Amino acid sequence: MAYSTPAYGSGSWGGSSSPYDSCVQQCIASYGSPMASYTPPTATSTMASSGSGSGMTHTVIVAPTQGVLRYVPFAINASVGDTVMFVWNANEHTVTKSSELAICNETSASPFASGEQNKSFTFTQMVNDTNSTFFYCGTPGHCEKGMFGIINPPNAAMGSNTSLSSMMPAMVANSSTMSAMWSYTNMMTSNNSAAASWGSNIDMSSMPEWAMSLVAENVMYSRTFLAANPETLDATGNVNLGAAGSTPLMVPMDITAVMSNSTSNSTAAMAAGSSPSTSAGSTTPTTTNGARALASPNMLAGLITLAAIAFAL
Ligand SMILES: [Cu+2]
Repeated sequence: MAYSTPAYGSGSWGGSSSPYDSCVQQCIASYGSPMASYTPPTATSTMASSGSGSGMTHTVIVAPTQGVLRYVPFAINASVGDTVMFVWNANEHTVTKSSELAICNETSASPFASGEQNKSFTFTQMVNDTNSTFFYCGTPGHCEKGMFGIINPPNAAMGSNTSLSSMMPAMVANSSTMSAMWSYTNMMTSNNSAAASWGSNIDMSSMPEWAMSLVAENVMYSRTFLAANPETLDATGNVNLGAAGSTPLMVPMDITAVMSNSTSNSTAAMAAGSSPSTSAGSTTPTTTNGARALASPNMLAGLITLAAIAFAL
């Protein structure tokens, strides 16, 4: 299992002292266990050949590990004729089509719904148009915690004040939790500009206000995921999880865990969250995210992945 150095970006994986690696070590120290990993199914890199033209397949992970209520990547850009393949990596989630105005409700317009499914299930959808298509998890409570995603997200015009990147500063300024997550994300992506700016152009002008911070959290989580797996992101921001081949992908802790660690620790550390990595490095979380303990098989794989990385470096 060769875990090669990154092909994209300028030193996105970096040397052994990269922020990402030090964060990995910090996570191990903080959580007492390495990050989980996700092994792409072998079918990921195979093109569908059944009369669908030359469409490509986009993989979206449904819950990258038990307890992380995310779709990864949060948003994909797909063309007509492409296929979106949802792959479950944890139990009891759905992929259900909704709409931008009612993100957590099943739509009646050309609906699709996987039903409740468990780890290793796959659900594919052909892309029939390039309209923004929202989908969510129908397991009670999950969507409200941010478990939704977008195929062909709305794009903000140049200079728009409703793009994610232009709204982010105000969100960070108005929320200490958002500020802590933002600092953490910036630290994790500091050596990977494509990951650091991924999703910047998503236009939030038509989204309900309650969803905006959740969109930001989802984008931040996808950024940390992509920075952890730089081979899955090209310089133009396109994600191809299949690019990793059979190499297990690293699954970072959920973005909200940053916040709960800070909260359980000291508010002083949170207040300092907007300063660079030193503040994040000085936090010494004492609690373990209980959900992660459920993912022991994955953690074993994560350990192997970390070992492989250590050798590659
Ligand atoms: Cu779910």
